Amino acid sequence: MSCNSNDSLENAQDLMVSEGFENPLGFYDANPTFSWKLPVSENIKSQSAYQIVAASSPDLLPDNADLWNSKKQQSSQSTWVKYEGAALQSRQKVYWQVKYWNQDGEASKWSEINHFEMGLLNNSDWKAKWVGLDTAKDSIRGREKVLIHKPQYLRKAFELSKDVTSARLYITSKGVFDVSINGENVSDDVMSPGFTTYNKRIETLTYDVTNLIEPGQNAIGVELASGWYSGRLLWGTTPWDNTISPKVLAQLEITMNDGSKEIIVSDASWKGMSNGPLQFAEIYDGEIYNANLEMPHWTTNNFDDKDWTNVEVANLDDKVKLEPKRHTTTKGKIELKPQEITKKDGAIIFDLKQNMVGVPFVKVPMKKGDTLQIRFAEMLSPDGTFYTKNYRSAHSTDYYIAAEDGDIAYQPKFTFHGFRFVELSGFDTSKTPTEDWVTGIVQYSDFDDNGTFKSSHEKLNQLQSNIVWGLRGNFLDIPTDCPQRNERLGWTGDAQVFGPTSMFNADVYKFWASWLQSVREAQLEDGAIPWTVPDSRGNKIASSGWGDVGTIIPWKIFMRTGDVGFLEDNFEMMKNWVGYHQKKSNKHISNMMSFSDWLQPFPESGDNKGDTSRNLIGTAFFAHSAKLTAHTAKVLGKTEEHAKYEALYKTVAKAFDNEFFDDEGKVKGVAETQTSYLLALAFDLLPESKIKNAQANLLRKLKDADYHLRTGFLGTPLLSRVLDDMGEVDMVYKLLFNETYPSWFYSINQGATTIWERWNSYSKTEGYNPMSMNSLNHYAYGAIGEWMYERIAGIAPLEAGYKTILIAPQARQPLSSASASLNTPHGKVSSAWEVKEGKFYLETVIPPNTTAKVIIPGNTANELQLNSEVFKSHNQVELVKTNDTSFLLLVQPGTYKFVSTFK
Ligand code: RAM
Repeated sequence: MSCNSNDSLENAQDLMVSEGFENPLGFYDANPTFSWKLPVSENIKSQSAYQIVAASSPDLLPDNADLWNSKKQQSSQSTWVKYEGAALQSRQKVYWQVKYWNQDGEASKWSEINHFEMGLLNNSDWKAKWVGLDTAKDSIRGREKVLIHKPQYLRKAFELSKDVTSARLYITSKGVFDVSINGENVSDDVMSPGFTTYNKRIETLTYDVTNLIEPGQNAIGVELASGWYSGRLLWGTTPWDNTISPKVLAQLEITMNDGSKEIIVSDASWKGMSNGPLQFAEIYDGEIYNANLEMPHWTTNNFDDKDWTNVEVANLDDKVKLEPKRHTTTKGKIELKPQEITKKDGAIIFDLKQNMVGVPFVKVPMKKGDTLQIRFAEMLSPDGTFYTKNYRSAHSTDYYIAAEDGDIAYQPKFTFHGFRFVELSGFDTSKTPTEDWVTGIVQYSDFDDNGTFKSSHEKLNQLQSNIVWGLRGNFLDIPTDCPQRNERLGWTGDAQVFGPTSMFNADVYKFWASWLQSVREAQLEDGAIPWTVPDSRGNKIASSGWGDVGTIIPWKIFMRTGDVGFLEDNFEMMKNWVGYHQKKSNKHISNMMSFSDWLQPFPESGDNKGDTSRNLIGTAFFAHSAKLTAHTAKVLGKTEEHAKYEALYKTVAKAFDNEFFDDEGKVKGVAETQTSYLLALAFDLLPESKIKNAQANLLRKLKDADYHLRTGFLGTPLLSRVLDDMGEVDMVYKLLFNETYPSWFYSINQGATTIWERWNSYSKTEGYNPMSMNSLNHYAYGAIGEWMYERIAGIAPLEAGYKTILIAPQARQPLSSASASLNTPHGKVSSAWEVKEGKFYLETVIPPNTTAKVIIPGNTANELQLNSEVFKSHNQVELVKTNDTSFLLLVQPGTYKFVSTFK
């Protein structure tokens, strides 16, 4: 069955489980899916069948698979294939491989064997208890009078009488932790376990620590700080209680060389102390590290903890699920070197030339007893001083107290900052500062890049770079609005608008799937989805356009992955959210609270919420969420629910039209704004008869604004798509390439290296926006990226998961070329075009197991060339339609170079 000589095709590659995990350890998913990619090759166009085998040992593969043998399945599906084998248990190891048959029925070789190992899936797997010191007792009141817990040090020494074959450390905390065994750091993860709805679920981590454990004496040591759990999160009103002292839960399971097992758990035998070098650690405020209090070797057995106190012990709470972390941990991903050093009033300022998020690594000469102060800023004020007003109450400063003369090396552990500039003072001033004193360690969830975009226009490339840096800065375990001030919360509206753009640039499917689990957990009984997730307010109010993250993200991400299981997971939430819309409306007109078209420029009301009617916005999102729920029901084969939500969408659309639009397709009764037209047109809420007029009214509003946008968080992401659908690509280009306020390039002209919260956060002539709510790293307006990739470069999914791809670049002045590439679930797709001397050149790569519709602009009276020859339809590329200005081709997998005549 397995390896006959006919099985000659190159094997499948990039084997993944569930939302893109490669050989995970401590895996969360007991119902995994399997995905693979077909190799790029002349004779592999598509898959006609597949077979997956899974076993408890690699030796059993492929012929004796004891867990699952899918048998040969006639199917082109190569992504998200559901595991249907024996039930998977905590700690279980699974080995698997796959083979496929191509379009001609030829078989491939078996793939390499991949594997995964389950984490602890149930609370009952834990023999350990929560342990820690009561740090609330002697805590201080910090900024805004919030209780601040002192960081604590916890340790346990233990003895093993035999040699170790393998060892796993299962660990988590209420708070954030760093763990070492026998003096060695267990991992380079930071801010673990991350931020979830702590009153419902806490994530656990699994580490292979086989190489750290020794026969004889051993010790484990854990540093523990508040993190998100009991730190000073904005407003301090989380549904969990920040006066509860941080705790750790650790379970070290060791298999000895004679097969016996030892288990070391956190329990009453652990010791703790809270007067170590880390005296203070807070996400918003920074750290205080006193090197005089260092305790050499405290995580080894060569340490006497007789003065340490016994820890307090707490049982697990059945209501709080302990589950293996379901996306990647946060790590230092990139290192930035300072590009410039300047002196300012005795301090030294290091300019990294890039607004970033993470921590500095400092290596600085100091004098014994002195305090190094490390301050941060995203930008400088015109007089060269630090602009920190926009950190609001976040102190965002680290301190290091030197224990001796000489070079110190320090990297903060339990905080992160948003900055481009680092200011040092308190170092040994007899030494001359050099650039290697500071390194910017860029930290975000450990995902890879997934797509690229480039063009012939420098500012458009800078915009792309700003979008990518906005992503890196705000994907630190959860999607945040901003990474630097006293906020850094999972604002749902921001996430809703930026999601699709993020999916292009980075491999963040698991990141979103994980956060959506938190959204489901945070959803209230009445269906409300809180403003931020995890809910940091606990005020039980939802906002239209923000809570709609619960329908928009599932749908938009499904379009990019094609993973039906993701829709299954989220369908209940979608329905409940639509139910909440229903409760908040009267005769289908919404009265839901809303942040509205947040930060719209030139608001007549002078309000952050802009001028577009809250009721109009709420009703539009009600209809849209009902429609997306209908689409979802259809994909899931739920016919009745599909009909129900489709009808609801139509009813709400009708009510919307009656209430807010007159017979001429003009907004009535409420402020006439660009966004009111954008919502009506983007969400398809008007009868056919009014669409042309509404479109004309939108164009009039744009003209009135001298062809500038007047849109905030909700309107902006719709602008390009709506105009594009109207055939107004020229207008999108005009808005996108605008240099003056409000526009994307305006911030670039003012020196932005990330996307800003406001269209006018700073101007060279007028300085900073006077509002302190003025983040210089806020990804929302980066949502334009979706249009840049899908329409300028021209790579869009036509069918969920890019099973069918649309390659339709929109070449316009001032661009002479643009290109993008994207790792789709089926493989790499790319599109690169150039206009030169009256010709349009397109080079495109279509991955195996997909097909593409390619639209090539050109004068169709003239000839089209493919790979340097006059084009003729054949079975790889078929001309299906021409009109005056373009060719429509149906294209099979492969690499193609087209040339057309273009004016
Ligand atoms: C602020 C932030 C955030 C936005 C909310 C409504 O806190 O700007 O991005 O979503 O307000």
